[in-house]
Amino acid sequence: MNYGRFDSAAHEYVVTRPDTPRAWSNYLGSRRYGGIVTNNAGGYSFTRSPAEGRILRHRYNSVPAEQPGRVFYLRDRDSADYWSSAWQPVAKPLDRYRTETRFGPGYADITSDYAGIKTESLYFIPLNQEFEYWRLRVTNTGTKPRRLSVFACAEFTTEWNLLNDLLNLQYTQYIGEAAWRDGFIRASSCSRLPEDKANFANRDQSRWWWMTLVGGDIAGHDCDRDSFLGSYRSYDRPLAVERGTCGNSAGFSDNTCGVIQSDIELAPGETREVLVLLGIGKSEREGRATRRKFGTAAACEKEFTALKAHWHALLETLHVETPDADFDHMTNTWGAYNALVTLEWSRSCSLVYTGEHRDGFGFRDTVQDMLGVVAMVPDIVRERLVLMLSGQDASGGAQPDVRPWLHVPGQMKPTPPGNYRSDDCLWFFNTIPAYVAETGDSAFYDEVVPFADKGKATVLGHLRRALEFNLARTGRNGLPCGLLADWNDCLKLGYKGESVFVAFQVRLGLATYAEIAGAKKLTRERSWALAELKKIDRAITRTCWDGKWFIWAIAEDGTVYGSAKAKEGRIYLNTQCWAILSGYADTNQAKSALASVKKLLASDYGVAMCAPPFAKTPVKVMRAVLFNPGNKENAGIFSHTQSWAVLAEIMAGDGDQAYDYYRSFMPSAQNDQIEKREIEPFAHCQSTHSQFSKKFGMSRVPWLSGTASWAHYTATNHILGLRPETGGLRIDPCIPSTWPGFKARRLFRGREVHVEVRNPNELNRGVSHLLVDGERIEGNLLPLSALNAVTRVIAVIGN
Ligand code: IFM
Repeated sequence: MNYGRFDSAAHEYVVTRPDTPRAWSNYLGSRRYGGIVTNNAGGYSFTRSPAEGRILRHRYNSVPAEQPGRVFYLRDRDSADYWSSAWQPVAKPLDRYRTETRFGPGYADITSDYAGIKTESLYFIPLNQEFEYWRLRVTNTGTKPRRLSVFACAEFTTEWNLLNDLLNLQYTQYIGEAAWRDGFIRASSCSRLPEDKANFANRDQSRWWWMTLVGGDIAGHDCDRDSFLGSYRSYDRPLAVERGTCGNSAGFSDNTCGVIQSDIELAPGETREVLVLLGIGKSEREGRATRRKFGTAAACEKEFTALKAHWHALLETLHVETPDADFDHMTNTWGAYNALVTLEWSRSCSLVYTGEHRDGFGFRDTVQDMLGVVAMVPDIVRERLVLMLSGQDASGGAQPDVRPWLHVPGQMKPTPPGNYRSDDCLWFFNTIPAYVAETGDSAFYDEVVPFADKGKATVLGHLRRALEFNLARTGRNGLPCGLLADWNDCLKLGYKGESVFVAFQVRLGLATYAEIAGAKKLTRERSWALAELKKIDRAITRTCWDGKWFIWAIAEDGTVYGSAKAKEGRIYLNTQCWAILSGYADTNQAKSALASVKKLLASDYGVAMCAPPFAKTPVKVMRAVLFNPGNKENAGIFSHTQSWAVLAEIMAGDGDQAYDYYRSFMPSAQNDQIEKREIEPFAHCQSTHSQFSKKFGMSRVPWLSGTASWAHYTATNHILGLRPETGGLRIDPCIPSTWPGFKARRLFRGREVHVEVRNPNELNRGVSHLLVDGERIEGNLLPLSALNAVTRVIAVIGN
């Protein structure tokens, strides 16, 4: 069953049924001013921080999930019938109310038809601005003149801090005000305190925001939520809308809102446009200036065109045509966009993530989030890399998260030793080489960046410090300690417990370091890394092979996880994959480990993280036991890890199995199975209920997860095999044997490369030479010297 379709030419997803099993959402704006919008115009807005800068209220996990949001009510002044421009909140019967929502990068555009009136409500935040637009177009599609009232409605917070606003009511119900003044709703929190704009973290200051409406005759307003709604009512039937007039209430303490009523008359066929602008600052200052500049239909259209052009330009970095349209939807639009959204918002805002506790850049997640977006936003990645490198302590470990507004490199308190995670800085070995390969900016390795607490080093020095950190913290088997956690938050092995996953990460790190040092002719550095690599290989060889697969970890008390002898968590996906990704596993081990993964972990909806699920293991070492079987880290299908299984299969040379795994967690491939998936078919998710769950196949926590970055990277650099290197673009696809080939257009180092891959012999991989603008080049590297402004390459697999 589906609830919509992809419109690839427009980079849009069209929700054709509004009653999606769960609210589906999209992102607006940027960290300067941003928000969430759902397919029924639910969601919320904030400035700078979703936890500390909320202006539109959202009650998490409430029923229905997405209200109040940004509502346009319409009321027929003659019949007294009323509805909303999105299906919710009034929810007219769907046999009489037809609607669709177009989600595109940075906007939602909802069209509806009801009772002879067509509406189009568009929501977006213009580039680099601190306000949002709601644009309502109303058309009379009937044959008689119509007299309508439009009510634009938003519920405000009273404190910008999310938790206080929602929970500390004995305080926050006495600090909000909102009033109508000179054509604006002027909203504030703690209005008698001075502003302290330079210090966003200071909660003891006044905060201001505003809302205005352009178009139609302003007929009234409400600023007190309960006056607008009426007692014991909700957003589905507000008293003021039912009555047909706002009460012109002022908001003073309790709950404030912004409702502006505009009356319009429409001749048959006529269209009127109403604009709402809602933004940060004082109405008489920022509000007035913004309305002067942006409060016209032409300005709104211009800003919307600019927003689309901005996003489409980013998505132009790569365009592919493969035999799998679902793959193309993700690669050309949604996978790329999801990775960019995740880069911007980390884990801070969605209908699930609130911002509380997760408001900054979690270290390991953020370093990984860059991997999939390097080609699209290299400058932002460079800046973010420097920020995260400056979040590394001089010890080589990392601050658990970096909050840009509080982070002062060189002056942070070092992380308490017990709080270090073992994997944080090791992700740099994936991301930094990818950045250098994309841009050719090898000088980056020599850039000096401060440590978080004291001292500084070159980027290469930071990388060495990261390796030294893990090499200095090994357990009794010579493997790296898991510390507070490795990638898996649930693994609590004890300080001296050892993580096999991190052992493979360190191995990859050492090999990568040796390669970088080699390229820079730093012979001693290279030798150091290779000698350490041999040592870690010996430790792995001594303890980590279980007979058919690699073990998971060894706890401080010597308990081995991920062994055939264990009753629970007998096999763990990550160590099988990373044994291969790190280059450790020999051919037989790789074959056996991957066969075990397929037999014991794989399913139609992805590969479970481990099996069997934990039930009796003490929570002190394996926190996964907290979760229901088949959920999240307890043998769920953890989406983040899926790409590692794909990459391992690619490295082992099985492009068919790799693609099967890729499709099994690819959201677009489940567009026709929404009764199972339930969440957005255009966004990755954190996890899916596995075969060990009672809800097998259901996906949860859409949008913000390490999945997006890894999946896009895997699709582009390894399935399509368009892989930047310092010296050129490697063309090394590993595709399903059933694909006759594919076409791609890739922007690389300011040039346009058109690649046609042909696969006449139904193979997976193996390009032996290239035809570059008609000239034959041996091997599969398109060298920089062969790049023209536009270069056309033909690559034949198996030739
Ligand atoms: O790796 C972590 C991530 O940092 C936060 N979410 C869960 C993942 C796996 O435990």
